[in-house]
Amino acid sequence: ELKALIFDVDGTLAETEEGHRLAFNRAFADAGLDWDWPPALYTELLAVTGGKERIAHYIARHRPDFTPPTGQPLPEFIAALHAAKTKHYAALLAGGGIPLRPGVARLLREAKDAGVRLAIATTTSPENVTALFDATMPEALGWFEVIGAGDAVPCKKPAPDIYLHVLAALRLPPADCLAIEDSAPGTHAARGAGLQVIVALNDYTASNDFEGAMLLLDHLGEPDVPFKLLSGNANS
Ligand code: XBP
Ligand code: MG
Repeated sequence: ELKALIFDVDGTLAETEEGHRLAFNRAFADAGLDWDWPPALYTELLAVTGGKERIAHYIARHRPDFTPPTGQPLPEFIAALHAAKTKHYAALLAGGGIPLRPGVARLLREAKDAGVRLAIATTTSPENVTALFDATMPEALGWFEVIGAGDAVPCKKPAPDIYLHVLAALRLPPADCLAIEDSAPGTHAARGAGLQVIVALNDYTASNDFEGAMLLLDHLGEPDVPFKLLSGNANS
């Protein structure tokens, strides 16, 4: 029996990855770095989840001779750069630039009304989750019983840790839950925790390998606009 839905955030609830990419590039420019992550490179870098982990991977792979101009140890420099990125990302969200994906608002509302419990399992920070809902659907934030996010676990997706953490907090076995994801690392993490997974594809993840997923969808429902138009017609 389905008792809970566990949602990924980035790419699943909203097409946030383009916002994350811009925010990374803005933070690099602010720091005087000549780094730029175009979409094709970012698609590859998404294989490493977590912003700090992604920057560390980029340096190791693409800037092997880099040393922080500030003289800080590298982990400290990365943490500061990532904090600057988070500020840029929050500003993008607050500007209303990133809506929820089609069907998300309705699915959350209908699940809540049907008594299905809601949770989040994401690699991004709790602040970014709050900022997304503040900008799109503030009433829904409180509907999530558990928000498993960011550094709450040591190993990020594709490790199963964040899903195991959320299942433990919900006190539910994986068979009573369904994960909703957009990416291969997310699907792998959820499968590793024993969950069935539904995938809502997006441009950054459409060519990922979704081995083990139950169902691949383009999105989670009809866009709100035609739906409203239809009910408008029925009333006229
Ligand atoms: C999302 C991520 C995150 C975001 C950036 O993966 O990988 O790293 O790109 O977020 P998932 P932070 O959707 O599988 O959770 O910079 O806040 O880490
Ligand atoms: Mg995702």
